Amino acid sequence: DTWRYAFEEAMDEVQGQFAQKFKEEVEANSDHTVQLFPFGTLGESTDIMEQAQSGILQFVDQSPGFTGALIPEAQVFFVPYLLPQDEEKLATFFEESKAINELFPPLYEEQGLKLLTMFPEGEVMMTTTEPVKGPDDLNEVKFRVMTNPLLVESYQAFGATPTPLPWGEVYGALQTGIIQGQENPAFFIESTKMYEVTDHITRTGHNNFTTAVMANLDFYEGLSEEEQTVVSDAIDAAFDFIIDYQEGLTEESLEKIKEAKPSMTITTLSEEERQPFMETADEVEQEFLEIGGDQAQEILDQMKADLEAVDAGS
Ligand code: 6CS
Repeated sequence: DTWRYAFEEAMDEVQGQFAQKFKEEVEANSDHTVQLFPFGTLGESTDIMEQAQSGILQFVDQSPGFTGALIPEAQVFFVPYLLPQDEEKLATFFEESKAINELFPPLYEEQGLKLLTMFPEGEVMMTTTEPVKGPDDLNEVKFRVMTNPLLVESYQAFGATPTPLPWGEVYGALQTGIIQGQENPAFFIESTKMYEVTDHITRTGHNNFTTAVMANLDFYEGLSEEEQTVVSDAIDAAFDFIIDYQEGLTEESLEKIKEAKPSMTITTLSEEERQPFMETADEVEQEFLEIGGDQAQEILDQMKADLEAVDAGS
């Protein structure tokens, strides 16, 4: 059989690298082939999700930034300053988290999806046309966010005017001045050349980009036990691969941006400068409990417990 797998990024970006490793593993260990569909070949993120739910695609990578509109609990990833920046801790968290590995799968199942893994894609940074030192600088700034309500809330709390847009519209919207800011990991700012249409990168440390890989549930349940093992082994191998792949990637990407556009400023806010952003976390967390679905509280509590467990173990 040929299994179709779509993702939200290009082949040489993080989701594409993960997908290529998955394909390589599946093809080495079974008679199946995996056909990869990078961003743009089948539409926007919401399109590939619909295709996976309806069974046109067998696999899909969609980040909670978009899935939050479908599974409200997935918005938990947009409570600011919840996830640690330390990459080793993050990787351990994703591997061991009970919230991710036990509480989320049934919620995805309700949407016809088998959640296979979640993994980090790097520290999220703001890119803007004007410098940002604190929330005041975001006043009146139309700031693009992925399409989920909690991310909108969080940028409202940061003082900006959040503008939810699908990914395909972001470069053009920055170019034409419809928006004046957006957030993404450094590798993505570099590979998509978003630095061309913004002038300042600000490291606020408020989040790390999370993504998730899923299979169509009926398809997955129709696989033999042996095939399911091929899939989960390939996911495990790709997870390890993508964690290693990202070592040093943030700094390398920032270097490349500096080289391509020497006038770009890259500012890491101090703890003190981060304080006003951090102070919004409680408010956003409260909002999450209101709009994050029936299991919002349970998911949030478990995430915090999982993060503490990682801290205690390290
Ligand atoms: O900002 C976005 O919409 C995109 N950012 C990343 C890092 N991956 C996919 C997503 O669509």
